[in-house]
Amino acid sequence: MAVEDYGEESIGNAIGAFDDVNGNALRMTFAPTNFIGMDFGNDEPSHTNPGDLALLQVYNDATLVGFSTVVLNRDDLMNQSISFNGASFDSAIFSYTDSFFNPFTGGGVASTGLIEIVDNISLVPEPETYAMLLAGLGLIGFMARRRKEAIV
Ligand SMILES: [Ca+2]
Ligand SMILES: [Ca+2]
Ligand SMILES: [Ca+2]
Ligand SMILES: [Ca+2]
Repeated sequence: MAVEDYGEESIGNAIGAFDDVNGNALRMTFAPTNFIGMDFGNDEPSHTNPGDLALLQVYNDATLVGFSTVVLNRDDLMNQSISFNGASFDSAIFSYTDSFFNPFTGGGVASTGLIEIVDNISLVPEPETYAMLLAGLGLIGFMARRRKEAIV
């Protein structure tokens, strides 16, 4: 994996999931979340077939709870995005696959895959996480106030 500027295949610096001989993908973990979105590039026409997909799978405690797909436009430019909105999840896997979700896109090259390049990842934590954060902040504020009162 590397963070670099991939020119037209990224928007400035982006994450690349390199070494695709084993059908590598990009795995992300985070606090419980309801929305994830990202842009993707490196959709090489020479390493894909028409109908090949960007696949975003979301997991909660390692259980698959949802996924979304976007058909690659195969122009090697970062000009498409993918997102998932709904169930609570705490990790996600982004990969390029063939139309049957196999991790080897191939194209003119036998048994090869495609390096995932993603950029502008956005996450929206689930409301319960916000509520807990706010409750935590409120408690700290209350304790600080109490301490002041005790000093005076
Ligand atoms: Ca960027
Ligand atoms: Ca791959
Ligand atoms: Ca490329
Ligand atoms: Ca593209």
